[in-house]
Amino acid sequence: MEWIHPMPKIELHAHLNGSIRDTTLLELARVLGEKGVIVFSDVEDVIQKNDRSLDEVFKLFDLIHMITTDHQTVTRITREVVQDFALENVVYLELRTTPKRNDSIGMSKRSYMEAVIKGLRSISEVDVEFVAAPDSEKLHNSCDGVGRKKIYVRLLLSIDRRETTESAMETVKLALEMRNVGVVGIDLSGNPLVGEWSTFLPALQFAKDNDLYITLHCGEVPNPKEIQAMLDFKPHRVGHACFFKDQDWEKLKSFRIPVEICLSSNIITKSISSIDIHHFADLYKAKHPLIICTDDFGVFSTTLSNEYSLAVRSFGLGKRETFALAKSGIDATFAEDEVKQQLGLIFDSASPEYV
Ligand code: 6MZ
Repeated sequence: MEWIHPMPKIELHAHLNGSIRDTTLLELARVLGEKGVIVFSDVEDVIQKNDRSLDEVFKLFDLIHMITTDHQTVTRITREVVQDFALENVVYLELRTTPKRNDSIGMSKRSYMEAVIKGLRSISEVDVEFVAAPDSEKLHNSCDGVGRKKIYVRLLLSIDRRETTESAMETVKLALEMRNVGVVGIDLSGNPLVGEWSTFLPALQFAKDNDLYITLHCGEVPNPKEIQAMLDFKPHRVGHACFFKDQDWEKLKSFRIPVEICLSSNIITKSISSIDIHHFADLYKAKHPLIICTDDFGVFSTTLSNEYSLAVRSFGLGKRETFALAKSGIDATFAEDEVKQQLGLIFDSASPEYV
């Protein structure tokens, strides 16, 4: 399956703080350990553990946020995450992150996002296109003449389910203000056992009314009422969909809402008990739009290539079908039409390798 790594890929469900290199996390944790802020040996075990329940995942995120939430580190992890995706031959990345406020270090949601943008601007190893470039700068392939990689990056601002309506609204307003620097939409995420749909609805409706794209973590735990309410909202995409019942599938399919599929994440957190009963198979058979994604490649020790190989091995996809599946992700992106066209050209130029 050596053909999977060079294949152009689209990543639509990746959380910034879940996609940090272990080496970087350990390095940052060691520094905090030396300062006496944390006990390094305890943290080291938690970071290196591979088997995590959903509950443990959210405890780990609290720890990661303690280690990473300062402007300089946010800039660094953004740079590294984008570089890692580019090395995986991801040609279009929608990166999501929760804007955070921390008064004690002078961080506002806006300054957090500015640190993210600084990270995008600081990448020199690959060409990063995250705002609409003037015509003269547009490249028409994933590489320029001297073989540099190019990656399109768009941003989604996440609302954490612990937030209030007011705080969620602040995030949406920030997203609207930051549209000129590649912000295209809003994600609702965080511990699915926390918070009520009605808390976030006003902010999400406001986002939708102002033409931001919306993706929702939906059905990551059994919550039939919330799943129906989320689907009735008609988000532009949903993530996970692990605990859908027949009526949910019917609605999802009739609305043609694309699903972000995160295989390793679902299996490791035991949201799905075994890969052979994963809903990927049914959705794929039904030709429902779906996109293979990593979720948190750091936390789940995976890569996008690894997720594709898992799908190939588990569901018997061939080379040509896998390439077609990767390419079909273009339609589910929140990118401008012009970027979609460019992505089409990138896939077309790679297609002779995948027939
Ligand atoms: C729900 C998740 C998640 O935003 O700080 N997050 N929310 N389900 C998941 N599946 C395992 N994985 C990550 O990235 C980390 C945050 O993303 C959300 C959580 O809110 C987590 O705190 P950022 O960059």
